[in-house]
Amino acid sequence: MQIEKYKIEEHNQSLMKEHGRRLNFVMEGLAGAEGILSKLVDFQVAIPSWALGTGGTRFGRFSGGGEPRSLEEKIEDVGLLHALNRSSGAISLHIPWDIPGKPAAIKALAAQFGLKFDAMNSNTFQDQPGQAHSYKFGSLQHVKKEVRKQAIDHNIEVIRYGQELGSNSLTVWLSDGSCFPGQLNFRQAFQHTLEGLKEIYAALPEDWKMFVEYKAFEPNFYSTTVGDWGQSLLYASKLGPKAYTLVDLGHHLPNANIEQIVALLLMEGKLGGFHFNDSKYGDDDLTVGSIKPYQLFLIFNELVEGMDARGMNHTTDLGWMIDASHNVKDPLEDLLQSVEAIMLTYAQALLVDRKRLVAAQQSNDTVASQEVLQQAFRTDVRALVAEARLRAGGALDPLGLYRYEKVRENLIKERGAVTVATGL
Ligand code: PSV
Ligand code: MN
Repeated sequence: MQIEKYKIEEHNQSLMKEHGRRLNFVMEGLAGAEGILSKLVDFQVAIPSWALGTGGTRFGRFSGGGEPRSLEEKIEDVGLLHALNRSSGAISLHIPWDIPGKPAAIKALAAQFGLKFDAMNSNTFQDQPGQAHSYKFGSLQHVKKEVRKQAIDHNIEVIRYGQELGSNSLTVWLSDGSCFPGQLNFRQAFQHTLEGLKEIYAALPEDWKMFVEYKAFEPNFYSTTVGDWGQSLLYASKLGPKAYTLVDLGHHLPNANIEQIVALLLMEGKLGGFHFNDSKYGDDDLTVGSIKPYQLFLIFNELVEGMDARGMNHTTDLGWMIDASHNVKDPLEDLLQSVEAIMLTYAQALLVDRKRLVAAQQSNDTVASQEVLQQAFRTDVRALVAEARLRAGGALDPLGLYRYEKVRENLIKERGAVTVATGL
């Protein structure tokens, strides 16, 4: 299903008066408003192909109906999101969940919706039917060479698919680790993993990046072989300039200071990619900004400050992606909410009065530093983000229009009520 341009225009027309009033309010006295708006127009967040269907837990999965049945339908769904918010201009694929049978046709279809292919994701955390060796005891860390080789070959195959689609990065997330003390020799597991990553790195095309994603626990519950940002940075540093750390917000131990991690990785030029989600307990994969919006703001504050310090382009120099999965919401509605939360928080981070913050820091004025940050965080920037969307050709109220057009009902009519998308 697609939403025609004229429907978006009609929708915008009906909200224009109210939007104008709210926009004037936020623009009044706002220094550099045009600069902020153009940054918001440019900013794009990739949608993970596995978030388009209803996720499950190990206890069950409750499909909402109308889920995409193929890669083509996943691309259509992301195209729909992008038409509504103009900030979801890329899709991130997971192999083998999304093997592009005819890459040229898939690429052309994505281009029709104005979509690019973001980072490619490999999968050595599940066994596939007919696979020669099992990943039950890990993949790149495995004690057996043939298992490690199979995992290396898979990652290289993922790079090849990505090349055909015009992607330029590979995200490696390994579930490798151990469940019980004594199960693994930590140094050997690290060395094996490093050797494997080196072989994959050697297969990267010239202009590609490799993102090494870390995660504290799950599915292994005693040790994880890429368990935190220190380990990821160690691999990335040993691998070379094309290797970076990827931060997934849900992959830390409780109360970790993620904003500090981000600041230091940026300082070292080793932050490569980002997976947005939110969580209360572990890797909950909840809607971005739904639980800890102030933490998200503090992270964005460091991202903007750290990228500016290195003269980086906010839109293109890091891989921005959502990584979430939902059990109870319509996945498309959820993704609209997540992208909106990211845009709002990015806008707030752009509002931070850097000069005042530096002055407060340099004079140890803790109260003033907090005031500067909270002044930005407490600013209602919804009209600003809506204006950026309007200028880019999107809808003033994407979620409202999605519901008004009965998108999910139409998708169920088109695809059926019991479709199940590939993914988790
Ligand atoms: C693992 O929890 C992860 O965050 C990795 O990015 C995977 O690719 C993704 O979720 C889906 O399993
Ligand atoms: Mn992730």
